[in-house]
Order: sequence, then C-alpha cells, then structure tokens
Amino acid sequence: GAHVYDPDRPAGSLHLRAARVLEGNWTGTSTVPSHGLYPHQWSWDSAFIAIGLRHLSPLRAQTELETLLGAQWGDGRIPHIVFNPSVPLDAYFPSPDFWRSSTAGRAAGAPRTVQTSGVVQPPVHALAAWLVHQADPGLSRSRSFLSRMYPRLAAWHRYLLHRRDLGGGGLASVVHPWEQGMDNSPCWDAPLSRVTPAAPRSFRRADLDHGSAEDRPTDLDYGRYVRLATDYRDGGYADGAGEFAVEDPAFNALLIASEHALAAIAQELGAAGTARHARAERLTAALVERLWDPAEGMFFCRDVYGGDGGDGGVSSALSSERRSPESGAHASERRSSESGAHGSERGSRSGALAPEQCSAESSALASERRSRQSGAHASEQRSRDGALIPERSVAGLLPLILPALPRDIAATLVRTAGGPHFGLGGLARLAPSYDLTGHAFDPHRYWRGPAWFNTNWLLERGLRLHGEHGRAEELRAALLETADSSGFAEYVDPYTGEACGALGFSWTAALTLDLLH
Ligand code: 9WN
Repeated sequence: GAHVYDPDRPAGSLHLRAARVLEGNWTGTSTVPSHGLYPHQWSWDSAFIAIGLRHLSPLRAQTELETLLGAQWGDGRIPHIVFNPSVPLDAYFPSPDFWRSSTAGRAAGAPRTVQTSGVVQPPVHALAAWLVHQADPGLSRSRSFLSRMYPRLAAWHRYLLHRRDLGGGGLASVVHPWEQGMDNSPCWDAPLSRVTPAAPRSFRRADLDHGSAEDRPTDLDYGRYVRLATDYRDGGYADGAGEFAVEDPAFNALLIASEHALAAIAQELGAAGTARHARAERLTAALVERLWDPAEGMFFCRDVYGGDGGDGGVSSALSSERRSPESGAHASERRSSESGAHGSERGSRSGALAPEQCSAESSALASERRSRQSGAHASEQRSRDGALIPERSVAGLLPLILPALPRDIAATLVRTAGGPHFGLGGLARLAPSYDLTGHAFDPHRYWRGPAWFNTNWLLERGLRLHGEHGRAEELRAALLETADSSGFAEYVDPYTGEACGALGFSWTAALTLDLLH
C-alpha cells in the first residue's frame, strides 16, 4: 500500500492521540511503557519517552530522566527497571524480591530507598538529556538540569567502558539479553545455549497475563534469563564472572552517540568537549574493528566467550559467500568529525560546571585511559576475541547513527537496509528486528522479526545524518502512518503493520511526537 503519511489528515489529531497516550502512562514522576505489561519505569524506554515528552512538557521530560538517574548505583550503573512501590509484586516478573537490589547490590552501591533491577539497558540517556535540554534551554538552565545530570551520565559511561569491557577491545559487553533490550533476538540463541535454564516451576511469568504466548519469548528463554540474573545477583552484581557476554553493535552505537552528546553537554557547561568527541571517535573505530563484517555489509554481535577465537568472519556460517580478505581495513579509515552530530552550541554559563570540574574533565578522561592501557581492570587483562554471531539483527544497522562512521561503511549500511534482508523502502513497511530471510524469522514473535518504533526512529536519524534525505522522509512517513494505524503498538508485523504486543505503548507515542516536530 501507500507508505506516505497523508498530510491532509488533521495534523493535530495524531499529535493529540500520541499526547494522550503519554498523559495516560505518566505516573507523576515518570512514565510506564504500558500499564498492563510493564507497570514500572524502564531505562531505555524513559530515554526515548523523554525525547518525545520534551515537545509536550520540557519539565516532565527533565523529570523523567531525573527520576531514572536518581536510582543510579554507586558504581555508575543505571538499572534497567526502577520499581514503583505501589504496584503489587506479582504484577511483573522479575519483581523487587527477585533482584533484592538494596541487599544483594550493596557492594555495587545500589540505592537503599528505591528498589531496582541489577542489569542495565542501552545508554540512550546522554543523547536524551541533550535533546531535552535543547527543547527549552532557558528552563533547563534555570533548573541546572544539565549540571545535575552531567556527573551521573559521566559515571554511567565510565561504568560501561571500564567494568563492562569484558572483551578487552574497548567496547562494552552486555551480560544478559534484557540489557541489550531485544530480549529474544536470534543473536542470543548460541550464547544462551550454553546456559543451564532455571527450573520452569521456580518462577511465574506475569508477562503471559497480558501478552499472547506466541508473541513472547518461550519458557526455555525465560529459564535462561532467570538463571543468568540469579547468578549475577548471587555474585553481588560484580562484573566479569558470568557466562554470557556479548558486544552488541546497537548498544555500543548508542553509547558512542551518547558520548558525543556528553561532549556537547560539557561544552554547554563551559568545559571542553574535545576529549569526549575524541573518545567517541576512538570507540567508533573499535566498533568497526571488532564488529564490522565487510563481506556481509553490516555489523554483527560478538560472543565474547564463544567460538574458537578465529578471524570472526560470519559469511561461511550465513551462506557460502567468501569473505573479503581485507577484514578490519576500515578501522584506519575513520574520518574525524568536525563538530559532532549534535552541534557544539556554546550557551550560557548558568549552571555551568565549577572551574575545578572543567579542568578535571580532560585529566579525568586521560587518567581513565591510562588505567585502561595499564590493564588496571581485572576484566581487561587479556583480550578475548570470541566470535561474531552469524545472525542479521537490525542492531547491526544502527551504527548508522554515528557521525564518525567511515563514509563507505555508512553507504554500505544504507544498501543493506534496503536489500533483501531488511527490505526498507521495498518489501517491508518498517525495518524488521531480524533478517526477513533468516532461519529464525517470525513476523510476530517479539524481537525475532517484528518492526519496532525505536529502532526505526534511530534508522531515520541515521539516514538523515548521512544525507539520505529521501529515504529518511519515506521512513518517517511510514513510521507516522503505522504508529497511527496500529494504535501506537509496541511492535508490528514488518510487512503489514499489524499491531502486536501492547497498544498505547509509550515510546511509540513519544517518537511519533518527535517525528511530527
Ligand atoms: C524486560 C519495556 C521493555 C523494553 C525491552 C523489551 C521488554 C522486558 C520484558 O520491555 O523487555 O526488560 O519484560 O519483556 O524487550 O526492550 O525496554 O518496554
């Protein structure tokens, strides 16, 4: 059908309906993803929600992020769920009595007063904070929003780049599928197969009270999720001891985009952003070095504890195509980004970093780097190569959001997005979460095929960043049309746009608002 959003439809009405969804899901201090299925605050949801909410109420958008970052742990991690104490324990699994953050997480500095999970989610927060600031810089400065958020965001990135560099190659690893956010992606099948599932009767899946079993992860998946989370908890949430460690291209791309945003925030606060922009560029090079596959034309996940430590090519596993011999050659071709994607606005100094914080900024980054180089962190003492996971996930396209991505790689990603595996602008209405031709593709099962609004919003941004305005506009129109026709569904069939999962889903409504502005 026509994939063009009809501008003659009353423009206000989609805006109004999206606003009503967010209004209904607002609790007073944050927004639930959906009241039935997800009745607490989720980390990356809140970042996307804030990006939309800023168009309705910059104050609420700031509050959303402040509430989340208020639950940060002493070691810098931002938990993936902040529990609402007034919601019954059995409304969502795993509940606070499973995570036991305030006791089991004590050594890692979990807060005492608020209950949280112990795993994390993709670091979209600095990007969100910067975009929220830009929606109303006057309000932001008057509330010292950025100067209050900055140290927390910096500690968050420090946690990920130090404690989570389990592969020793400079990238952050996720230690649980919930952390990457695409819970049952086929990418996790191989690394999860090494995990002994928890006994099925040792837990109760509250998600099945709301979602249809065919659309959700399987019981076997859940057994493994529970095992990994239990072991992490029982080890006091210390990093480096688990069985599962994956370097994911989307998680790391979001970290890098957020590092560029943090550089812009530092500049706004009167410090130099150059060290952070430079770090973001080094991370972009590491991402290419470790996760780019030139023969397949996309990024793949690295299973840090998997494989035989071979050259990491995926083509022989995916098909019979031969790999190009110059794997990794792109790492040296990165171009420098002049000012970063998010501009380098130097604004008012009100709420600026204190002078000692400013000068501490670049020396802190330098000493972080020295301690990494000397192998001061237990997890970095040796590099683990692992192996690339031969599954094509939309995560492998999302580095398109990076400003310092080499031009040829960006162009290749655009081609891959429009090719047979993702069908963007052709077969598929929106980019699927997983390879349309893949052996595990299922158009309705959660992250094994359906299209999601956050990943497509990121692709739209990446297309625009790399000058693909026509394709970006087409994707924007398809997103708006599908959000509208699906009732702001959690996810949709990538071919038909049929609604799946929860309706009135917050990030779908929020990102719709953002695209309308
Ligand atoms: C586990 C809240 C979250 C999203 C994730 C999505 C789903 C939770 C679940 O819902 O995960 O964190 O119970 O399935 O996979 O991306 O953040 O919307």
